[in-house]
Formats: sequence, structure tokens, C-alpha cells
Amino acid sequence: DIDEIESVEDPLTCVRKFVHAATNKCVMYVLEIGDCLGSTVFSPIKADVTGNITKIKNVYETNPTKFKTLQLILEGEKEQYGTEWPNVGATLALMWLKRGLKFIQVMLQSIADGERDESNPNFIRVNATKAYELTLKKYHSWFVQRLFTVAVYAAPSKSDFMKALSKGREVKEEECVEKIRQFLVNFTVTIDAIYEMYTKMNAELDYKV
Ligand code: 0SG
Repeated sequence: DIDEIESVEDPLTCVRKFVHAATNKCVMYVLEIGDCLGSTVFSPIKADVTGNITKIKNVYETNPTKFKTLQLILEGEKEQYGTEWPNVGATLALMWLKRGLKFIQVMLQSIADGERDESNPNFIRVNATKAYELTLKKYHSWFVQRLFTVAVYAAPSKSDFMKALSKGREVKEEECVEKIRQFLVNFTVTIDAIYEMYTKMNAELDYKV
């Protein structure tokens, strides 16, 4: 339930908080919306994102003290893997996870900002397309970009999306948008901090899949 979403104050201090609060609560929720709207296009996306999360969790759980923060995980793996790094381990999983999270952030922000297709105001295709272009497109081959074009047609209508975010309750669009705005405050800070860490540590790769 979007009412229950809490974000993290200091995103780099605790991976447990991040993985549990930011990803499990919100992202799993957004991904389940895809599921409950009965669209099979969402299952590979969900599998990919949950795979990333499991990988990060597993590394964290091997040594919760050593890997107390995401930064400590990246530093530890850098030392452990040498030249293979950053194309390895939780560093690679978080590299991809942050792109999926950023996609969700940009899409929600665009909805909250009222960006819409005036001839189809109840569609979220423009919002999803904008998010895709700004976050994932440059990491995708021509083929995967085509898949996105198909996936975006399976996106729910804005009213169904908002209803799903509100656990089936009929809410006013304005009320839901206000909740999205509140959620975005800490979510955006968290994602920006992770992006900044990848830049500072020179851990970003730009190959296409
Ligand atoms: C509402 C509209 C919905 C549109 C959704 C847009 C999505 C685009 C459609 C394309 C579907 C592709 C799904 C999967 C793509 C993956 O191939 C890529 C790359 O995956 C990484 O590859 C793995 O994530 C890594 O996993 S790891 O944990 O083991 O490290 C690793 O395997 C890596 C390997 O690369 S290698 O070095 O071997 O070449 N993944 C993505 O592009 C992320 C997609 C996330 C989309 C999130 C969208 C949320 C949608 C919510 C909508 C309400």
C-alpha cells in the first residue's frame, strides 16, 4: 500500500534498510501491479529485478558487519575481484537494479508532474516512454528496445495504475498523486546517492544487453 511506503533517511548507511524498505515495499509493489493486471510482459522484468535484489541480499548476509552499507559492499568486492570488478557480484546486480529503480522514479515523477498525452490523458505510455528513454534505453540493444515498445502497450491505464497503488481502493487522482509526491522525496534521494556512488567509484559500465 502506498500509504505504508517509508523510505530511507541515509541511503548509504544500511543496505538492509535499503533492500527491505526501498526495494521490497515499493518496487515489489509496483512490480506486482504489473502481475495483477495480468500481463505476461512483466514477468521477465520482475524476475530480473528480484534476481538483483536476491544477489545483493546474499552477499550482505555472508557478512553483515563487513557489508553494513552498499558502499562497503562495492569496496569489498573491488578488493576481492580485482580486474573482474565491477562486472561481477552485488556490484553488477546493484548497477542494474538502480536503473530499474530510476525507471520507476522517473515514471512516477512524470505522472506526478502531470505530464500527459492530451489525446489519451488516461494512458501512462508517455510517462513510461520518457522514463525508458532517460534510464534504460542506452543499455539496450535494438532488439530489447523493440520489446519495450511492445511492453509499453501492456501498461495499465492511469486510473487502474492508481487504483492498484491504493490496493484496490477507488481514490481520487489528486489524492494518489500527493502520496506519490511524498514517496518520491526520499526515494529520489536514495537513487541519486547510489548513482553518485557508482560515478565516484568509477563502477558504472555502459555495455548494452
Ligand atoms: C509500464 C511500462 C512497462 C515497461 C517496462 C520496460 C522494460 C523494458 C522491456 C525489456 C525487458 C527486458 C527485461 C530484462 C532485461 C535484462 O537483460 C537487463 C540486464 O540484466 C542484467 O544483466 C541482470 O540484471 C544482471 O543480473 S545480476 O543480478 O546477476 O547481476 C546480470 O545478469 C546482467 C548480465 O549482463 S552481462 O554482463 O552478462 O551482459 N535488465 C534490465 O534492463 C533491467 C530492466 C528493469 C526494468 C524495470 C522496469 C520496472 C517496470 C515497472 C512498471 C510499472
